[in-house]
Amino acid sequence: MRQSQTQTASRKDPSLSASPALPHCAFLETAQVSSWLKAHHANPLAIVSFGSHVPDTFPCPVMHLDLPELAGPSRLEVWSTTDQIKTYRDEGFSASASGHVLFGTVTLIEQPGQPIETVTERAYRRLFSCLQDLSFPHLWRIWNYFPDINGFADGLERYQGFCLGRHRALADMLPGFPHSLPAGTAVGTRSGPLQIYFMAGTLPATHLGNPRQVHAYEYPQDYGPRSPSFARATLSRSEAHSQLYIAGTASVVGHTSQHVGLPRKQTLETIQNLKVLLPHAEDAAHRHFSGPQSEALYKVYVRDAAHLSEVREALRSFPLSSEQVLFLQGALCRKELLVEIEGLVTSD
Ligand code: 3EB
Repeated sequence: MRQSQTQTASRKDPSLSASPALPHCAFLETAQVSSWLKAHHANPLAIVSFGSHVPDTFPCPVMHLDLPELAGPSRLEVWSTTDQIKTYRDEGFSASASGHVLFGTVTLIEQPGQPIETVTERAYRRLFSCLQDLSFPHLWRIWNYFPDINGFADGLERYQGFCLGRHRALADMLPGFPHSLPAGTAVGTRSGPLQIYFMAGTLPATHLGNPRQVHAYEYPQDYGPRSPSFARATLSRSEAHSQLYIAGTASVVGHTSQHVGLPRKQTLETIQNLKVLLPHAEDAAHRHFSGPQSEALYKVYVRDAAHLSEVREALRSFPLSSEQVLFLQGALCRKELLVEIEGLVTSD
């Protein structure tokens, strides 16, 4: 990632004055990680594994998610920076930070009889006290994972309970809520605790809606007592590039799930949502996300492994190379949703 500073640009736009190097993400096989980091003079900020082994030798937070990979060689999601990093560790919390960006993980085990909303609220309050302690006040991106996401407890779907706890903490603690909410993902794992990882910055990012979709934080109460607290996408900028963090995107138009029971059509509808979001973000960023020099990585969550070939076929209308995409088996927030796609796009 290049890092340059020109006085003129700083004067024009104060949010660019510190010219942060944006973090880099790559999908790598375990055996490649060390040599990749060395070759790029990069330090790892966070590593996310979907079942493959990660050696203990990496200093950064490592999150293991029980989301089986459905195609291709097993790979890790490796976030890195060419800046120096500091790492932090505490019970249930780990983080690494460069000068401008912080990656953190919060992991909380659900105790028997404890509602998911209580665990979630506690996790988010924890996350916030860390942001405050470490002086990275601006949330850029959050990923949430927990098991049995469509299960019922105390009269609520567990995802709805999760939304309730998250809303309680964020509405209380996030300045500018809900407009300062970052892009999010919430996916059901096969097993494990509540696992959250997040990116935060010293500088604010810009949070975007999708013109085809209602803001998730404005969903009507039909979907649960508190709306899901996330933005459709978040844009962060350095002088050289912009980065677009695309939230988990599904076959939802307005606020309504489309094509119940039809994985191919749901994938096409999701692609349509992405195809509308990208130019909208280009307008906001004044940068190109689909130029020859731009880079994109996508994670495709598929509820039922048997739908993989239909999903892949539909994805031909949004061509991606196998290096750019991870197919993961995970359960999604609404029972009828069969596929969800999140992305990271770096402008040219
Ligand atoms: C949707 O559009 C699909 O609760 O954090 C996607 C991404 C979804 C993030 C979240 C939920 C979340 O409502 C579900």
